[in-house]
Amino acid sequence: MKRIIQSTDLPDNLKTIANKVFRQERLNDKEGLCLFEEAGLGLLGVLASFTREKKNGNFVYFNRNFHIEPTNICIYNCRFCSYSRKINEKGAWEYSIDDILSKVAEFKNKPVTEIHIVGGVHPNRDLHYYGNMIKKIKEILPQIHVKAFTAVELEFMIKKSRMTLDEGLKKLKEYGLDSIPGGGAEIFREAIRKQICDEKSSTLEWLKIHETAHNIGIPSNATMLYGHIENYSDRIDHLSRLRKLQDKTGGFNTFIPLKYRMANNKLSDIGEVTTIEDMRNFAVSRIYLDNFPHIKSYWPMIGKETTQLSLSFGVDDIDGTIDDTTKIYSMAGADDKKPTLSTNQLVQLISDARRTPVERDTLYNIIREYRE
Ligand code: V47
Ligand code: SF4
Repeated sequence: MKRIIQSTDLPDNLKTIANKVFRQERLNDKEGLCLFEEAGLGLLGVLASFTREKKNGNFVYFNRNFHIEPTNICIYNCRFCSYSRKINEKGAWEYSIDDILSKVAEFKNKPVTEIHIVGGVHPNRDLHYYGNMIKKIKEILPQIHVKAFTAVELEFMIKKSRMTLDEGLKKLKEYGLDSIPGGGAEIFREAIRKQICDEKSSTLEWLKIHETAHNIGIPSNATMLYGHIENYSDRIDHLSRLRKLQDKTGGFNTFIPLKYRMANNKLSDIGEVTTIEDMRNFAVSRIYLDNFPHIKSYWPMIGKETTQLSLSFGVDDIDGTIDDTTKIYSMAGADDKKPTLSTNQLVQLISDARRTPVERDTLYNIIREYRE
């Protein structure tokens, strides 16, 4: 039976949009904006859940992963960043390759499937330095999927090694890079990007790196940093550019909205948006990005309970066990200072929200379904 809304108190514009969603038709930018501006939370929950159930049934995915952050030394000065330091500044760190490899060796007999590597843009490290790091990681854990380096880190290391994007990404693939995480996207609208992260890779460069990667068979994720100085139109502009690129390449797996966290950075004065706003953002992203297979809620950033709530607003993925290895969000004010969840805890968190937990690998191949 078709779910079509006919006589309710909904205004006509929202009724038209709701019926388009139920017919699984693509929304245009104006309709996406209208959802942000006018739709109630209940309606957004219903529409986003309808969309997620068409794509992913009742499944909520997670994986077993750990993070490596090689350094927080960074040449850039993004105003929202709580984490980066200059060389010799108090609080700066850089792990040697040996430090990293001994951390990796701790996972030798554990059933992890993914290593996630992101960090600052170190002025002295080039593509071959990080490429060799990946190669050595795979000597220790040959089966591991390496999801590494934001487009911003990639752009710098490839330029430093005097290669074109195409050459650099192919070389990294040879070293063992399997996919690219979604960071560095922040907000694409140039006027806003200029105010929060003027120096680093531009919008066009970020999109070009992901497009080039997709063209040579490296899949990736995409993010959007929201809840700072951007408005709804800026968010729709961001989603629209991602949707266009996905139409072209089909190389994105997951979209991850990243909530701006306010502690210890230059934008702290503006505060943080509410949980209701987080849910609205998840829902509109799910409904609008009709060509993205998955929407991820990154639990170390928004907390476990908010993550559970997001499972009723379009989210079908909650990242992984993480294993206490990320500092980006704890330094920016996330509640969990040592983020780690066991597989049992992740399964419980998902089951408590009445969804079906599914362990996946990075590319969403199912490893195990947890049915009661
Ligand atoms: O690009 C930095 C964000 C990103 C803050 O692909 C902040 O699976 C909020 O790439 N408040 C890096 N966010 C993290 C990243 C990532 C994370 C989770 C999953 C995946 C994936 C990728 O962290 C940066 C920036 O957008 N960030 N500072 C802050 N104060
Ligand atoms: Fe550097 Fe990334 Fe922080 Fe920007 S967000 S200052 S690129 S570590």
